Amino acid sequence: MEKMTQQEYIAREDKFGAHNYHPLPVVLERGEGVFVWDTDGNKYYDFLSAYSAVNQGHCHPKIVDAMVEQAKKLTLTSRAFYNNILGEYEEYVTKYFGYDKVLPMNTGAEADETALKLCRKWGYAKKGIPADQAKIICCEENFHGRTISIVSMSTDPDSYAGFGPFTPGFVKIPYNDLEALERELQDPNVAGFIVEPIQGEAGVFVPDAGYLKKAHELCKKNNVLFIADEVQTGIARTGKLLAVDHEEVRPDVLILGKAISGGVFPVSAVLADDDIMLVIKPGEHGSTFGGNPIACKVAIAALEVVKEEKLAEKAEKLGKIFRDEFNSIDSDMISLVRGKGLLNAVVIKPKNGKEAWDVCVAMKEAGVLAKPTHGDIIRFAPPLTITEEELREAIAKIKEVFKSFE
Ligand code: IF1
Repeated sequence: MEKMTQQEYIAREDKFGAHNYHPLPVVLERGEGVFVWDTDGNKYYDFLSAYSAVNQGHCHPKIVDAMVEQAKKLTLTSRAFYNNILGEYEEYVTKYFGYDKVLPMNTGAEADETALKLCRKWGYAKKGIPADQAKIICCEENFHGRTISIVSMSTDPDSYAGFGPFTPGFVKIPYNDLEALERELQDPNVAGFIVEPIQGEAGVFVPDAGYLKKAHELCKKNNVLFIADEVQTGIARTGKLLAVDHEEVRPDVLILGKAISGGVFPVSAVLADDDIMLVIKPGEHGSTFGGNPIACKVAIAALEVVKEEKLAEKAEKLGKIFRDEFNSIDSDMISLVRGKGLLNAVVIKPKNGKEAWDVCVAMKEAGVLAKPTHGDIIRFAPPLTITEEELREAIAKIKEVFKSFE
């Protein structure tokens, strides 16, 4: 059979697939570590890591082997019955992050939804909030997923416009604004505050030092649950196991996804202690695939890799090199570089009609894949397994690209 061109692959997706994305024009067929190859055999550095799901590198052998081994034995029992794997994972992951209990789900959005339901239920059962009056504080410019209740928290029209009516009970405050938080916390019907330790989609907004710690203290003082969405910032991405670890904050409810599975399988999780988690009784929440044996074995392997390969320490060290090197690029298209660990973003100033998208297309031609968010911001998030030599080689390619726009 005649080999398909990349255009033919793209045309086929366009014809048969929903148009809910606008991907960069590259068709990938293989991934290994920090590299991906397109269908024509061109090799690229992956600087998106599937939005920080592939922190352990593409197709990590230990994680893939764990998936394959379990897939040959038992893939899914549902929670109608017990199995020999779920408890092993529950013990492993709760001890790994230091919580009493875990509620296993599949996608980040499902974990965020679970956290919202848990928070409301805790508000009624433990805080004595009147029925159906619970409020949850969230931040403007947030991204927590794409379900209707989650986009009810969104301030980004791309996320919510046209999907109303929206779920009530969310109070939006500016990110990184402790006064606004303290003001809204005075409402006795507030059950929780949900926050990304660094706002990923908004363009890698790193809040002021001390923001998370002070926000956590304010929540504690007002008997409100501090809920950290670490779906994107977690699993060593920002130079610590969790982004909240930079401020030694222990969330009441911790939301994980993406790289908890190394991008090999959909796995997400909500962690909390008994006094919160046990407000959900049997039959009150669940999911067909939540906590399935494959997901459990994959997540254990993926989390072992994080420790064995010291990915947090690497992200911390290489992130500093990345930002130093980027700050040394002399280009008036680069107006700002910000981030923590290996979660970084560059704000692009258009020049001669060229903007972030054009830079990403040029980087693709140079062998580095990244994608703009919100038009003018390019997120750079390579797998945390990248070596210093590979990082410097990729940065050299990126520097050439910016030079080509001079
Ligand atoms: C897309 C980016 C978007 C997340 C945080 C929950 C979820 C996400 C902090 C939901 C998911 C993904 C979704 C994907 C692109 C990417 C993303 F921020 F990472 F860049 F959209 F904002 N909390 N983020 O970042 O997890 O249900 O997707 O497993 O929807 O385009 P999910």
